[in-house]
Amino acid sequence: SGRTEARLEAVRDAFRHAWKGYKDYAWGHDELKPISRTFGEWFGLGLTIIDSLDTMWILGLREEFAEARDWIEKELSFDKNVDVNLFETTIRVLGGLLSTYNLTGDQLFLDKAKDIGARLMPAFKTPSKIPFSDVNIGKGTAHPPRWTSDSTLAEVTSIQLEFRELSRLTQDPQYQEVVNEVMKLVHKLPGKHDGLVPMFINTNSGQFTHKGVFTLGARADSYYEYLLKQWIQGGKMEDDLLEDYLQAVEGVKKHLVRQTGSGRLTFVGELSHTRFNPKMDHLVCFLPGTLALGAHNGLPGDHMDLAVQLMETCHQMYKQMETGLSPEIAHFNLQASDGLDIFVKPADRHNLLRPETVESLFYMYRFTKDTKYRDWGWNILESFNNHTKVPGGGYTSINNVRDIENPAPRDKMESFFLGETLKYFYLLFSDDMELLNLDKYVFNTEAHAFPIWPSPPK
Ligand code: DMJ
Repeated sequence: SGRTEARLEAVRDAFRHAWKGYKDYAWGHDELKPISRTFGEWFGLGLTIIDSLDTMWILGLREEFAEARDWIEKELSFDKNVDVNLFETTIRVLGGLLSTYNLTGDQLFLDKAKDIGARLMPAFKTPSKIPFSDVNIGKGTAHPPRWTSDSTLAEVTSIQLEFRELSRLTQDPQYQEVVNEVMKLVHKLPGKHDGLVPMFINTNSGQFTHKGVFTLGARADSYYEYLLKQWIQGGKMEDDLLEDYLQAVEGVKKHLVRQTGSGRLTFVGELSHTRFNPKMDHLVCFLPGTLALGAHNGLPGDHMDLAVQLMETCHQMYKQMETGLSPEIAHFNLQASDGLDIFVKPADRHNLLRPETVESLFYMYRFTKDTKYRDWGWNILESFNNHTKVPGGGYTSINNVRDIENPAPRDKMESFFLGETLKYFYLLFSDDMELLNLDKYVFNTEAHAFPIWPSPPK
């Protein structure tokens, strides 16, 4: 219909605007700083280009894609004396290259994926086989952060889809072996709470640390996502993954799900040494989508019921803010007395252009065809355009979602805005259900799509 095409074109316009800023002021660098019209460097790997490749392919932006491919072919080198974060590089760089290879069949992307995959392998040489957080991809050395020998739980358990796919494509089992070992270790580890996991794991002992704190937000989030998605990727045959996922969802329902006193909004709080904290990161908004994906794959119907309720809450986290954009963290009111469901602490008022709610809206639309999810997404895109679009090119994260007059730009456009947020908008608005059909593809946590493996003959 005309409206669908207009919405898809609005997403392409947003992408072109973001890309223009990046091209003009940050080309070849990791991220655009759109206000100061310069760039930010993290690993020095042209992160925005690599993260955006498959988005451009899907949006049909062939000219932009060709420029990016050209840069990858001529300029991108991983032979650099630089420390990179294993998780971020895996989900954005390895994930982006593998996904683009799968979509285009262009060998360049697989060659680059093999190169970076091999360079990340030293991270796994630890006493426990739980990988270090950082790797020097030029020197082939790895280490934990300066202040600890712990790794973040989500980081070591959200690299599996990528390494497993690299093994499948290269027929070289070493990648799959190291990441499967991590899952095996975590599967048997004591210290879980009805399937919920602590946020840290020690690279020497292989044991959980900082026990007793449980969240579906930062540092644990994608552990849960990747349990389900690995199970789907592998053709639903790895029972330990399914068992851990089902147990975790029960743990979430039992310990973390509550409703606000006034509007009965369902949210996922945190547990800190048995004390319940009614606080939810925007990051948790990946969960409605993941729960819906599980239900679509035959898991219990009450997972879908919870998905519907949480989706409403994530929508309200945008709708109730003056700018129409969610804060990074929301607090929920368990009391009915003052009629307020959501409040935001001053330090939590920022918005980093994150994708999780749009991601979940995409899954919810695909599985229910309820057009309200598209309308909610459209409102979010309009709010991004109204409050984060920078004249001249680029979008910026902002400091205050509660102030329309001065949302206080932060001067940073994260690569995931192009890699994930804009891609999920497009997929949400598109009528083409064969475009990354969810029975054929599984998305990594950076919105890069991998094929579900063909089942072996019976
Ligand atoms: C992305 O890098 C990924 O989605 C990750 O899982 C969480 N953080 C950002 C987006 O919010």
